[in-house]
Amino acid sequence: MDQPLIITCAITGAETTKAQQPALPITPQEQGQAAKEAMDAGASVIHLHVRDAQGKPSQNLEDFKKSIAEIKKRCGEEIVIQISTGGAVGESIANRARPLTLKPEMASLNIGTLNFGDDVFMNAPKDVEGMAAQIYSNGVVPELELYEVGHLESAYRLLKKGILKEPFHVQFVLGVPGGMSGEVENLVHFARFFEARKSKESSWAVAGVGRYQLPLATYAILMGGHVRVGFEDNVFYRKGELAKSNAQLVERVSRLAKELGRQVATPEQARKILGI
Ligand code: KMH
Ligand code: ZN
Repeated sequence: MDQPLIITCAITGAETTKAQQPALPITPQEQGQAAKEAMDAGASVIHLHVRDAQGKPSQNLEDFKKSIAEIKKRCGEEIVIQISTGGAVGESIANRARPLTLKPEMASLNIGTLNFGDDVFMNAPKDVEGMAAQIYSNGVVPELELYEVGHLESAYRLLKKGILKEPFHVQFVLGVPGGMSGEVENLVHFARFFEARKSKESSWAVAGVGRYQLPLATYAILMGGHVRVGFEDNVFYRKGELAKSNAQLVERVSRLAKELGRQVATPEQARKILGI
């Protein structure tokens, strides 16, 4: 509770569509605007997926460059940009790794395979090891994406093998059909398990999918974790009511944090906590 709360905003994602959420930012300009609004509402990190000119998920360098330029145009160098190496389900590992050459401050690193709705999100051990090596060789700080407790076990196995380095910055992604669901008991179990093993500078955050976003964000604030919100994970403000913008979801978490006595991290504070 003493540590400022890092709010990450996952503004776009790869699977969310304009049909589900008309305010989904997909062009570079829309993404730049969404990032600025999210930053003004209290987000210190943007988890970034980009789309091509047709609105399809893309891991192309040029598409990332355009979106990053539009974000920086509006946010300066202030906000932390975390590029996705998860991409869309079915994307090749080589394409997923492409934007690492842009040397962003942070990138996601998916540690294990899981069923993802009706699909399979493949993260084979050798591919995870290769992705980790490229992340470190580009001087990027990884955020470990964990969808079930076995992925945390895998992360510690990779640490033992010297593939991953501590401190760990982990994201518990709860509520993906195929991963752990978003019941609070699952967050408590995940966090206890992590707290018992983690190094001093490590940190955790939670991304609750769909209806789990708000309750898990609230618990994370109280438990001393960090929070991810945004249209990648949830398009609703409340049951039956679409959110107006990513910033509206960020604003609510900022407001809750203040009410609950937790300071919201500035990007500078976030960099310190994340070791960037
Ligand atoms: N789109 C999901 C299949 C990440 O960004 O690293 C994976 C994902 C994770 O979004
Ligand atoms: Zn993502």
